[in-house]
Amino acid sequence: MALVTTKDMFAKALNSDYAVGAFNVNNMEIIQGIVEAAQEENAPLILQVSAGARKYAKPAYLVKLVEAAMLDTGLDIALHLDHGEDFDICKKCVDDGFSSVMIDGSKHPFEENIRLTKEVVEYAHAHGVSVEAELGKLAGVEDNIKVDSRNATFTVPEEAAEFVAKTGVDSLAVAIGTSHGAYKFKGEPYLDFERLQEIHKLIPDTPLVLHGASTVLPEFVAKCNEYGGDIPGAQGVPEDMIRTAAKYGVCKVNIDTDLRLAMTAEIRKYLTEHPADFDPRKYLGPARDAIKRMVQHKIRNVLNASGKR
Ligand code: TD4
Ligand code: ZN
Ligand code: CA
Repeated sequence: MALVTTKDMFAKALNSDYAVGAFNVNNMEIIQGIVEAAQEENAPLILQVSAGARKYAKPAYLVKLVEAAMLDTGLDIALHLDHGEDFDICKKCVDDGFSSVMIDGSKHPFEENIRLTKEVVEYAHAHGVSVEAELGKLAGVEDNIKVDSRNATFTVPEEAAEFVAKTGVDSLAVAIGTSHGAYKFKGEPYLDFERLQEIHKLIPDTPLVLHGASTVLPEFVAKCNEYGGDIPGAQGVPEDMIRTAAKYGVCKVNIDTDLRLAMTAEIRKYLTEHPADFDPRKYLGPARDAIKRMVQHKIRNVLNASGKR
């Protein structure tokens, strides 16, 4: 039982029909819900921390909570920085004991993204830490239907090959039509699987990463809204599309929004039904259970990762 890099997890997942779930964590209940699910499913697990999560919970707490989770469950876990925006935050996380970091240079021009990623790879690899980079921009809701903007923002396969060769990065996040949050598509959901296959063909040994992979299940949006929420028009990535991506080189699937919805729906429900109650454990407990059920569903039915530890 230890913090592990993503290297062995991805090597196993690369040429099989499953992917490893990477779930965002911000506090104890979220961590507990996720690791309990992974333990019961005997699944590989990545816990990831955004800059916002670091700021909210403080790195020392997050690292110790994940250590506690490993002690409690006996699981190997990869602790990963999500969307590191510069060398400094990546270095801090390496120094804090993270086993994996993402340098997201996707907003920079190609050459600058390469330079920045190389710098992080050099430091991280010297400390036994794996690195994820990103090439291409995740779509905004409006972009999805227009073919022109697709070519301008989605990952270009030839560039992906050049990028990986020049940076030595361990895994690559690609833009094929997903986006962060609960509003991913206005019309029919569309992911560019042709492009994904082309990328996978050119760099068959590089594990690919799918960001923005929440499904935004209607029942959870409805449950949030039933108890006073207002989340109209939410739409995520259909589950069968995630399963397809897992067959085309995608080894890591990022999920945050679905956990937020599951947790919030439960808390809204409890507080609505028990307006006189003010014991946080009464609503955070069921919220933790809701996270666990959601993660178990993802691992078993969407990522196909049960028993793959
Ligand atoms: O990388 N992620 C998670 C992004 C989390 C952002 O957290 P902050 O609010 O702290 O910045 C994903 O790709 C998740 O995608 P999803 O589809 O779940 O939104
Ligand atoms: Zn992301
Ligand atoms: Ca796979």
